Amino acid sequence: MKSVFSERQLLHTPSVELSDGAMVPAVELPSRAEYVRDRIREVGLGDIIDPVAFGRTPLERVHAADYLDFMEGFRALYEAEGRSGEAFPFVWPTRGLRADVTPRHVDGLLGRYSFDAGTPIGPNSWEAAKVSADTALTAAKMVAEGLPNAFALCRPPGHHAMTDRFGGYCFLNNAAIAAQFLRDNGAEKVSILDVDYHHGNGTQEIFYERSDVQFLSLHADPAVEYPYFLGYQDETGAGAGEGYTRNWPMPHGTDWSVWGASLDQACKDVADFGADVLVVSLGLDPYEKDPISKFKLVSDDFIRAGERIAKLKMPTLFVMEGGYAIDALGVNCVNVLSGFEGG
Ligand code: 6XA
Ligand code: ZN
Repeated sequence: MKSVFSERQLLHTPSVELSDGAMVPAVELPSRAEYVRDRIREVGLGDIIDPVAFGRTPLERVHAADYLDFMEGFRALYEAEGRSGEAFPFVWPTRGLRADVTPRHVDGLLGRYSFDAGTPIGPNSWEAAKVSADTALTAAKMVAEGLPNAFALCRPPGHHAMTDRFGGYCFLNNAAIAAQFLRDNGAEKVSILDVDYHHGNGTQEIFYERSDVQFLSLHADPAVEYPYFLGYQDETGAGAGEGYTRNWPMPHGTDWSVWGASLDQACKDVADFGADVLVVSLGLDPYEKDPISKFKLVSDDFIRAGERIAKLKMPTLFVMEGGYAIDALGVNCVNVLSGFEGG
């Protein structure tokens, strides 16, 4: 399987994040991608190709223009305010406040365009996020042009990024941008299967009212896990999209016996939908030793997951999402891809 990756994705170097009530060391580190890249080389999975720059047009197919403007201009505004270092939002237009105004001040703008305080914007974060999206787009183009599968080694990740808000370590929704690109380049229908430990709230929001892009997500129950406010079983799509979103929230402690059964159900839904192409939001954080997660998948389970997805016999684009057990990340990620190739 061919992969796409650029070292410019390493330019986003968060040091701390606000999580679980405290400032803690950041976990979405550049070395994550390096471990995966090194494992791809070690097992000889296939060539690693540099991403091509796609510019702003494919990003605008998913994200609001004013959000992209904000991200593009944010650091200059922040530094003009006399700030330096990593930027964090701390006030949001929640219930009872006005969501229809866009403040001019950097702190107001940060709140307007985010949904959590766990996603610092450093001097080069936006550059890294754009290259990460280009990585997804380059791999999507390869699949659109007939390659049966590809792996986009995206970092920073994307599945929490909403139409006009960043959060959950995500700035641009790589999987959604890739899915929309596939729609715009020949695919009539696209399925997105999100196997990250956390619910892909951004991807769900982006496609919630659409019947041409199916969104299926396996994740920890949001009643007890981030992102807390989306990913419940009763969310099934709206309007024309009714029935095209499906969620499998699972309790802390979930192991392969339950997770694998959910994957099986989700794969049956994918088969029934009959899309032209499958995008897998590939989070490796369901792993038993993941430092921020509470599922119990072992490394071999990731091989089984790849084998199950391969049974769909669909053109498939893998897009990397989360996973923070850094020394095992390469093995677990490549296990899915090798399992897929052998399955
Ligand atoms: C909040 C946890 C953010 C979750 C990031 C992630 N500190 N999403 O892995 O898939
Ligand atoms: Zn995750």
